[in-house]
Amino acid sequence: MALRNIVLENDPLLRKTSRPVDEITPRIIKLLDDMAETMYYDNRGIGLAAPQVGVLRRVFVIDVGDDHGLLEFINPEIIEADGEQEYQEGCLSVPGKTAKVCRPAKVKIKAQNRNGEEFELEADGLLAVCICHENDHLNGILFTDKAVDGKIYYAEEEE
Ligand code: GNR
Ligand code: NI
Repeated sequence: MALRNIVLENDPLLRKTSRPVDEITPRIIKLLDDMAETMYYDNRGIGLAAPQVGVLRRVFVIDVGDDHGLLEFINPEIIEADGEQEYQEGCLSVPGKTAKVCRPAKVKIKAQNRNGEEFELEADGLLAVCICHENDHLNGILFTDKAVDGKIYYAEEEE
């Protein structure tokens, strides 16, 4: 396992659309392992999408600290979305900024795990927020694009 560098806001990579994973190779497995390590290392992030480490593939990892533990998503698709919730979001690629974003209250997501098996997961609360935030990364969208009233909050300068 290894830490990967996190790509920051101004990098055009974050604005690209990621491509599906067609074969789960050892390279993809290492990517998943490295992403989890990087997510846990970096200020207890609760999610990380592959484009954030410079890899334009449809992969993300999430651990919101609930009973699910570490969740890995390959070629995810949000297949149902219901209701609305507002949450103050942040992003490891956008340090020092937060914004309120309106997301679905509940989502159903379909994806593959690292063994290539398809699974479905229903989520609400923070897990639903995080799934939508990570899924946006795969489409070149940042949470700041969706800030309620376009309002960005500046946190304390980091480091
Ligand atoms: O660590 C993260 N925290 C977070 C808080 C509120 C809403 C979304 C997130 S995701 C973010 C990690 C990240 O940037 N994932 O892409
Ligand atoms: Ni993010």
